[in-house]
Formats: sequence, structure tokens, C-alpha cells
Amino acid sequence: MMKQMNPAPPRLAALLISLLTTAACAVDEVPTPPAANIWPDPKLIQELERKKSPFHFHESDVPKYDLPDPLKCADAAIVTTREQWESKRRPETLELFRRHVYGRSPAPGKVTFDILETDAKAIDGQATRKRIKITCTPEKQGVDSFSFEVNLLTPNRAATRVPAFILINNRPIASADPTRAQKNDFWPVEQIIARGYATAVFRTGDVDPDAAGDAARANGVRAAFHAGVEGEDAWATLAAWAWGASRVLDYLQTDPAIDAAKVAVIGHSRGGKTALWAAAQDTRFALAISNCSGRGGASLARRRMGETVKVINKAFPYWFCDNFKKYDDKEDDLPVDQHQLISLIAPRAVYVASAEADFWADQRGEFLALANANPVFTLYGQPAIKLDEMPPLETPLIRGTRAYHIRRGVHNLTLYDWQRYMDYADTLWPKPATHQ
Ligand code: GTR
Repeated sequence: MMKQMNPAPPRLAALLISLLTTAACAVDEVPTPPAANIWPDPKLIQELERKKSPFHFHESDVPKYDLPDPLKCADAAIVTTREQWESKRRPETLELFRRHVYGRSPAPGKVTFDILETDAKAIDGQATRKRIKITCTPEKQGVDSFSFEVNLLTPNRAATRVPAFILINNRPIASADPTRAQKNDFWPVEQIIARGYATAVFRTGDVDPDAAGDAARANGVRAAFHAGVEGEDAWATLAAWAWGASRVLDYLQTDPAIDAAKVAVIGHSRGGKTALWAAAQDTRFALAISNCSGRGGASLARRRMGETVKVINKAFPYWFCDNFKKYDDKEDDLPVDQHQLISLIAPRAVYVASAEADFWADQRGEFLALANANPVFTLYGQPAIKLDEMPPLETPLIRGTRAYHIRRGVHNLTLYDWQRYMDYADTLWPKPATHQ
């Protein structure tokens, strides 16, 4: 187990930051973040107290916990090189997440694409929109194939292949409408295209219904692809959606407008959990973006803040594999925690973001999972993130291939978030000279 440094409680941290920054100002005149930017605002805590919120939101409620060491192998050997990580502990870690958390996904079988519609003058002529049907046929003969649709918008002014963001849309079509009849900052396509990126979107429910029960399951990909993936570690809905994101990437690899080595997978909340699991398994994703993903996403389960394992398993019993239910109220028994999920993405890029008032998702737990992935990222020469350097509001922390911000406001995916993600992508993937 890794020694878990206890981050300073928020008010103490605020005081320390203000003392330290005051001292720094006296010497260097370094501008300090206004006190109002320090998270959490005590008023938010008071509001939760007033409402008698039944979940834990005080830092003092976090139990003492030890995180599994991401570099420690099943035979107790400690990984010291990238090669050992990639050949030994990374596969072991993936297997633990498959077996205990998200379940085991099947191979996609034969994957084919049909362009159902092309509009070369989308968004006032700024973009080309394609609607594509993706069909996957299991290897086993006599089994039904499964199809779902994705929409892709690419900038018309691009002179070369462009990077793309795949949005996993867990909300109604109005939140991410490819026709742009309805506009919503959940998917600000106009801005994405204006900044020279392509973007694809698919709806989670088209891959696997976001509902419990056999009737729902019968309408999803898990009905067609069940052979070899049954039992307590069979794939569940989040894994099915992640599998869908990989199929979208299969298509993007064939599209001449896309630079498939520069594809980000992004999701909000349940979509954010999915984005992380997709990128953990599928190393073709160059960047994973977890927006307010919370429990089962970026936040550390062992902190038991906000939504706990038991609560999420009760509310959404079909999101995780059956084995995950064994950890209700037993977070310390989990053989992995979410810093290891983020470690699986190393050295590729991961951006984790939280919202100021989203205590249910455990904002600090999200930051700490990112920071506690240090041992694996540093194996690749990436800089470390200190456990006590959670940044002030709307002050992104960029550390090599990891980034984090906490935005003002509530649980949502907003234009502010997208702007920061694109700013970060700009640094990862500088625009070629030919690109206007
Ligand atoms: C919440 C749930 C979270 C999160 C979110 C969402 O109700 O408790 O785990 O996934 O929904 O997807 O909107």
C-alpha cells in the first residue's frame, strides 16, 4: 500500500495558501489568487449542512485509507521500468478493473461502416457533417449483428487531417444535436469547428440502454455480444459504452479528414467514467477527458465522499459488473482504486475536471486520483503533481500529460470546460503551418 499523504483540510489549506502567497508577494510581487477563488467556499459547505445532506462532504469525514501502490505487482515485486509496467503490472491492473469493476468486454468482431448522409454545408458552410452507421458482427456464426449511429463534423477550412473529440453523449439529443437545430454548450460544435477540430458524437443509449433489467438489455449491444462474456465479471453498461467509443475510433481511423493519432474521448459524469475506461483499455486514444465523472470515474473510492460504492451500485446496478457489488461499504477491499485507472492511460494525456458545487462527485477525490497516478507517469519522465496542489477555481493545472481544473458552478459540461480542453489540446497538438 502507498502511504497516503493527508491533504490539508480545505480551510487550513486556504489559510496556508494565503499565508504563503502573502509572503511570496512581499518578495516577488507574485499575484495571488483572490480568496474567492479558493475552493471550497465555506458558504457551500454551510448550505449542505443546512440542508442536512445525508452524504459525506466534510474533509474531516474522510477515513484513514491506504491506496494500492500502482507499481506493486501481484507477486509483490515493484515495477521500476516502463517495460516492466507495460509487460507486467499494466496488464495485471487492467485485468483487476475488468474482473472487479467494469467487467470484461468482447472483441468487436467484424466492424463495417455505412455513410448514411453527408452535408457538406453544415454550420453555415463551416463544416461537413456525416452520419455513419457502424455495424459489428460477432465472430460466431448465426449471431445477430449490432449497429449504432455516429455523427462526425469536420472543419471545411482544414488543409490537413485534423484532431478530433469524440463526445460520449449520455443526455438527450437536444444536448448534443448533430443537426444543430438545437444548440447547447454541452457540445459547442460551432466553437470546436472554429478552433480547427473535428468532433464526433454518439448516444450512450444507442449502444446500451441506460436502464436496468433484461428488457432494456435486450435492446443493446450486450444482447448480441454475450458469448464468452457472461457471469460476475461480464461487461456492464459503462463498459459497453466504452466499447462503443472504440468503435467510433475504428471509423475515425478510416476517415481521410481525421488525424487518428490525435483523438480525444470526452464524457460528462457517467460519460466521464466511460471515457476513462475507454482510454484505459484502448491505447489508440491520445487524450481522455473526464468531466465531473465522480464515483467509478476519477474520484478515489476509498475516500467515501459523496456518492459511495454502495449508493452507486444501488442506483445504477447495471453500470458495473456484478463483482463490484462485493465492495459495497468495503472500499478498502477493492484491489484497485481510481488512481490506477488513470495510471493505465499513461503516458497518454488525461484531463480531469470538477465543478465547485459538485460534492457528490468528490472534487478533491478526483484531483487526488490524478495526482496519485504519479508513480506511473513519472516512469515515463512526466512531471509529478503534488498531492496538496489542488488549484484554485478556474486556474487549470497543466502538468505534462496530465491536467486538472475546478470550475465555478454545478455538475455539468459547459463552454468553460470545453475551452480549457481545447486550450490543452492546442498544447498537445500544435496546429501545422498549413492549417489556417
Ligand atoms: C448521478 C450519479 C453519478 C453520475 C451522474 C450522471 O446521479 O450519481 O454517478 O454519473 O448521475 O451521469 O449524470
